[in-house]
Amino acid sequence: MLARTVSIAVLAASIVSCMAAPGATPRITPGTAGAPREVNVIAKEWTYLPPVVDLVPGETVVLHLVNGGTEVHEAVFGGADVQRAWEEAEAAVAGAGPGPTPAVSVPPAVAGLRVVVASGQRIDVIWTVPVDAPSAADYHVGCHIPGHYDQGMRVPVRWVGPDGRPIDSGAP
Ligand SMILES: [Cu+2]
Repeated sequence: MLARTVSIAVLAASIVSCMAAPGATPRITPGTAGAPREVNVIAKEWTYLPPVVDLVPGETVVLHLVNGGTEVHEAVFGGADVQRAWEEAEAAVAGAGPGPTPAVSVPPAVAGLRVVVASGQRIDVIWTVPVDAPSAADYHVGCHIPGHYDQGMRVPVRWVGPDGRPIDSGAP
């Protein structure tokens, strides 16, 4: 009985700490090659969770991309030029039958990071965030399976400094 009471108290305390500051950004510890930071991104129709993805330029993360929807989705990390390149490349195969996206490619300079994930699937990718990524215009996460981007399937990236705090307040 005591153990149950204690565990309920711990659960209550953790719920309270989660609710303490709605909207506040939890401070993060940048990942390294030896200790990548875990980043969870859930894709579904027609958005991602979390609604803003925090990244530190130059850090190494292990991205867990989970498809919680019923359609094939992807996560493309990159600036406006990268997003446009994938949108155009994948539009060229629009109308293909159901199933995984046909293999498409873009020039390496505008490839960014692209991970395709089937319904119910989780893919883990170890990725080092480019140090110069914040210099790209409108860096964000987007899905370019034909029609998905137009449905609003994109979320912003918020750049975080080595101290774990947001670099600026540009992102919501
Ligand atoms: Cu999608």
